[in-house]
Amino acid sequence: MDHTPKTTAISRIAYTSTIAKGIFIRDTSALLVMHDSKSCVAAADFNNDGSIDLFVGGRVIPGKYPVTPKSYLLQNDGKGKFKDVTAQMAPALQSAGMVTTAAWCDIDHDGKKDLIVAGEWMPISIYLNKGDHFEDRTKDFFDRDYSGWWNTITVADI
Ligand SMILES: [Ca+2]
Ligand SMILES: [Ca+2]
Repeated sequence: MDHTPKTTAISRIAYTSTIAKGIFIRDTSALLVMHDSKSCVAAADFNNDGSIDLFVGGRVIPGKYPVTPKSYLLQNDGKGKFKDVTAQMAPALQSAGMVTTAAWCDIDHDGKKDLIVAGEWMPISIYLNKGDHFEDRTKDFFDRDYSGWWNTITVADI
């Protein structure tokens, strides 16, 4: 049986809002086509231009478990269209693992949102936002590799 991922309409659907009118309009051109199954979307303005950008976590390639699917860093052009900047800004995220959850947080307090990612059979990973790229700095924040089967991340200041 062929389990090769096929393009589905749901991977390209986004909704934009017209705030003044308080309505949502379906925009099928806002996102690129993303194959494989996704697990999560985490939103933040990672380039500080005033427009919300996205991280989309890849969960599994249908029929190819546990091969690592692609995850995406998508930059908003300010008009609600998202460009895949993963290869330029965070190439390691293209094969981060079987991601189940992600969160944005300014971990190093430099005014730029950093990305925390976790998933199935993978460590909790921290990607610091360096402005024009992200660096995997997990080892700077943990005393060991916290690999496991993570389902969700909640960020808190304790
Ligand atoms: Ca932005
Ligand atoms: Ca930061």
